[in-house]
Amino acid sequence: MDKSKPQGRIEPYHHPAAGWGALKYVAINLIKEKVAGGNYRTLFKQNQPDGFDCPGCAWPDRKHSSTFEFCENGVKAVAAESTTKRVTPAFFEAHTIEALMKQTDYELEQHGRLTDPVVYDALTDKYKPISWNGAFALIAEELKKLSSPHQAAFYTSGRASNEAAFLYQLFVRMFGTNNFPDCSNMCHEATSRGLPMTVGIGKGTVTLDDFELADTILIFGQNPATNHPRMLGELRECSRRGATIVSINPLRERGLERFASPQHPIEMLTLSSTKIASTFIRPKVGGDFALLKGVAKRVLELDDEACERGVERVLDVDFIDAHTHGFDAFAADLRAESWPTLEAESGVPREDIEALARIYANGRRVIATWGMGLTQHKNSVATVQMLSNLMMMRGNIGREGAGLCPVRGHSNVQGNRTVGIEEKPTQEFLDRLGKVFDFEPPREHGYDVVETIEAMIEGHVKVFIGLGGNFAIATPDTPRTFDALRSCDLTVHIATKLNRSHLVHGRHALILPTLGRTEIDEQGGVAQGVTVEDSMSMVHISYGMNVPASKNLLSEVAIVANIAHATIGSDKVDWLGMANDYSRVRDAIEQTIEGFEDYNARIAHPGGFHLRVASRERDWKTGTGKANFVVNAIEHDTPIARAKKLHGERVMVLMTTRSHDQYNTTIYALDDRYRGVFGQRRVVFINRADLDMLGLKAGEWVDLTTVWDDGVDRRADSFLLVEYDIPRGCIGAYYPETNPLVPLSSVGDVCNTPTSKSIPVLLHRSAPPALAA
Ligand SMILES: Nc1nc2c(c(=O)[nH]1)N[C@H]1C(S)=C(S)[C@@H](COP(=O)(O)OP(=O)(O)OC[C@H]3O[C@@H](n4cnc5c(=O)[nH]c(N)nc54)[C@H](O)[C@@H]3O)O[C@H]1N2
Ligand SMILES: Nc1nc2c(c(=O)[nH]1)N[C@H]1C(S)=C(S)[C@@H](COP(=O)(O)OP(=O)(O)OC[C@H]3O[C@@H](n4cnc5c(=O)[nH]c(N)nc54)[C@H](O)[C@@H]3O)O[C@H]1N2
Ligand SMILES: [Mo]
Repeated sequence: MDKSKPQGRIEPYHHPAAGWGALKYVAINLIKEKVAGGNYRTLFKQNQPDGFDCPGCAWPDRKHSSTFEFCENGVKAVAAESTTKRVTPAFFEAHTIEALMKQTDYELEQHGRLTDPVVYDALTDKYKPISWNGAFALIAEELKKLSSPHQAAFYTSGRASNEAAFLYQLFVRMFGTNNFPDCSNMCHEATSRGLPMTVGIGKGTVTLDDFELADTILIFGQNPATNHPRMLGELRECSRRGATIVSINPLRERGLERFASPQHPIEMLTLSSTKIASTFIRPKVGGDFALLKGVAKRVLELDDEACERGVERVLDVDFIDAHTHGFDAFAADLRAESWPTLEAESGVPREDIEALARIYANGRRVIATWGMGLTQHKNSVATVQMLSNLMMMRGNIGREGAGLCPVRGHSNVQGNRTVGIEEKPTQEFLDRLGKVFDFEPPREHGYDVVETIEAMIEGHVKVFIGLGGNFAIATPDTPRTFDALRSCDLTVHIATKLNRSHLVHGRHALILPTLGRTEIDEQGGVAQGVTVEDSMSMVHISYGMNVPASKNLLSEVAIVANIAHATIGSDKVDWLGMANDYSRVRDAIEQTIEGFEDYNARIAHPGGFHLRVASRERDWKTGTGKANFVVNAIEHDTPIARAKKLHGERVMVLMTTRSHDQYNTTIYALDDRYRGVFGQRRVVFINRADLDMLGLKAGEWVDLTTVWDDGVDRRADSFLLVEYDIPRGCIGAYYPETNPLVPLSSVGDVCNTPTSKSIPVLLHRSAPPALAA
């Protein structure tokens, strides 16, 4: 699909992250998106106490911050939403779906904002206008036709507000199912499922204030310069204070080396920069579990040595005694693990593992952050739990300046889960919801993302509704997922911009255009705010300030309320009344969910409020009432090991990541400048020694195929080989172009997350695209 012509360049980047390079790109973006003059001011209201929450990432904002928190990629996200380009009914009249399918995802994005609700017309193979009421009636009719409510699946992408997400889950549960696939299933699910077993809750335990006190910060599998640029500002301060910052990542990501802060004119004018990470530990892809186990083993050894020498213990014995369960079994397992195994499985030499253990043990206040590099593997839940174990060994949880810091993706993905977007709800949550709204909620667990696609393939799911996102492209196994979606009776997308998912549709299909977070949302003559929860559990209100992209847009809250009203009626819930006044939705959230007492009053404070995280206060909501050390073994019989048995060392482990110029499936532009890639996306990063071993050269082109055991041919063609400093046996390429390579059945244990960062693949030399037929 996204075959960019081989006109790009590969050129190493020698400047610090952010800096003048970022400013230049901001200017280019504003011009390219044709952002209307009046909307520039929006950019300066981003993440301000009286502005809107950036629709970019979930990194929190400094409370009461009065300086403009500059962020290149936040600007891109806002500019993409504030574009003056429009996708109107005339646009749809001019293009068949067949024709639009030939455009790249980048081209689809460039058409601009959706203006009117449209319905698919099979006779012409085009979308044509439909009234809002007509759209709601069609949805209600198709949902009511189903023989069971479980034949419908309701997707959420993490941009939806708490208000929209809460109404959505209430409607869906009243309709009768827990089928809530969401982007989180592909993202931090290993965190959300792994941490409750160790510390009782699947959220981080730190706030920004802790970053001011930490002396050691360990960053696992994360590329903040691109994906959480405002985090760099925080790291810069930490670094200048003398904190030790370590990046644990197969790649030496540029943004973690040096950073020039656009907030600090001196750095910009003198072309100086702040060094961020002092140490780079480079596991092979998927090697973190063994690495962490090695670090934990070494910490135990250091403690033994301290005991022998009669000096201060390395373990926090008081914490372990008072607050934890299962330490002895955990320690015994560590002692039994062999160093050669740990080295081989992590890809990290023993001296580096020991160095990391020393840094960790020297830290008095340690924060561990992590991203997709830890969560998209087969053993991700075990890895997150091992990280939690390690932090517990020295009492680094629930202490000032220390703690667990999963860094989420979408700006409200954490809030969505908090307010009930959860296919495996607890019985207590359902009891409460049923009591407040006087109904009997469905008790059985629903489908997650992978299960939804499987259920479509088996004919069990016939209606798909997406509250945002790009389900067809963000998910694995693209051709099979396309078939699955096309087998549906109805597909509905509530969206701001055109994307591939709208083109891969069911027998009936609707696109329902909605307001973005930057836009004024007026209901009942009053501008409404919506609330979101960031990665550090701060809940705050966000007011849009741009004039909506079209007069015919409805808010997400209004769309959800109308679908509910048309489908199940308003006997029990005054859907339309709630949509007319969002504070009533917040009252309903307050009645249902713990921690939202005085919701409407508390969001009136600048910066909002912190939603209580029990583990932060060393209140352990686990079965044992303590924080649990969890023992997991290193697995040897993995799909990658099996692939290597078949094909030997030619099997490469593929990790799929984001480039600098994309927001998930939304491609803003074709550069990844910190990694030195310009004007193209179909590249494979590969080690020099592996090129030699495979008899290939940088600059040649390859096709990729997956080694999997189900007989399905999975391939992605035409990638340029780029020699890169990446561990042997590992390659990197961009998502979503590589999703056809991810088998639907390749998922993380327990969390069922597609293993987007460990796919066994083979490389096959191919002709340059221009010469290929
Ligand atoms: N501008 C922008 N911002 C975004 C997004 C975006 O697409 N664009 N997406 C948002 C979303 S939804 C999310 S989830 C986050 C994602 O933010 P990140 O978590 O940073 O996601 P990725 O770019 O997928 O890659 C993460 C890093 O993991 C490393 N890695 C790969 N495999 C391994 C491994 O086995 N071990 C270790 N230790 N590291 C590994 C890669 O080298 C890369 O540096 O960003 C959010 N913010
Ligand atoms: N191979 C591979 N696959 C991956 C990943 C990976 O690293 N590698 N990462 C995974 C991760 S972490 C995630 S989170 C998922 C992301 O999966 P999704 O969340 O489904 O994908 P996005 O690309 O973020 O969705 C973009 C679309 O959302 C719509 N949109 C934007 N803003 C709004 C809004 O305010 N309201 C509404 N209603 N719609 C809006 C627009 O139409 C836009 O086209 O992808 C996952 N897939
Ligand atoms: Mo994500």
